[in-house]
Amino acid sequence: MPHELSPLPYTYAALEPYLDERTMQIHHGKHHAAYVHGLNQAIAGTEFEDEELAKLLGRLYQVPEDIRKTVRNSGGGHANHKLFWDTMSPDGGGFPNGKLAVKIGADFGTFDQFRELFEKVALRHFGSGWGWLVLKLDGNLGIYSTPNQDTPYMQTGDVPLLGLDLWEHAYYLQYPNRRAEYVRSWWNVVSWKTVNQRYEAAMDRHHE
Ligand code: MN3
Repeated sequence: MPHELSPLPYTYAALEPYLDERTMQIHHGKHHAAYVHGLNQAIAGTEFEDEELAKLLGRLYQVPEDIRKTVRNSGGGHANHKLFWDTMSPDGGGFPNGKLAVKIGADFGTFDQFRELFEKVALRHFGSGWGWLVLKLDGNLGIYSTPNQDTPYMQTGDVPLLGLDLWEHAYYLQYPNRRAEYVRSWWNVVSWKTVNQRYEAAMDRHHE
């Protein structure tokens, strides 16, 4: 099978008390696994089997209609969750570092102002979806949300730096009916080291 469910880079309990073990088990072992399975089934035997996922999601309009919806939902789900797990760490929290810290200051003012805007977008998003910090093609940072499993890879040139799962399956066991509390707790596990590395890698590609 071309796409695989990688194990988490930490244990299911590693992000407690901010994200509980049971939620992480179901989220990774059932939800994410189902996206990988759905994607593999849809593209089996097609020319898309060996294509890099971000590239495939960037040209959905070229995917035949009978599998396009599955590639969009399951492929987007696989890409989003992979990024989500890698964005978090038991050593997370604190503040952005390096060039990203400077850029957040330039584009949003203070880190608190950035966080406030990100939370506003995450809390205003209706229904299932994702909150994003992206690097845009013009070199500016952007904050927005996407519905369902839609992903910044579908927006030409956008590179996702930070993604927050806003589906109820991501938080409802631990934070029933309390998305705001989930969003605010989440900052404690964000690996700014990883987010900064993504930013610097994207800037390097940008300048090539
Ligand atoms: Mn999810």
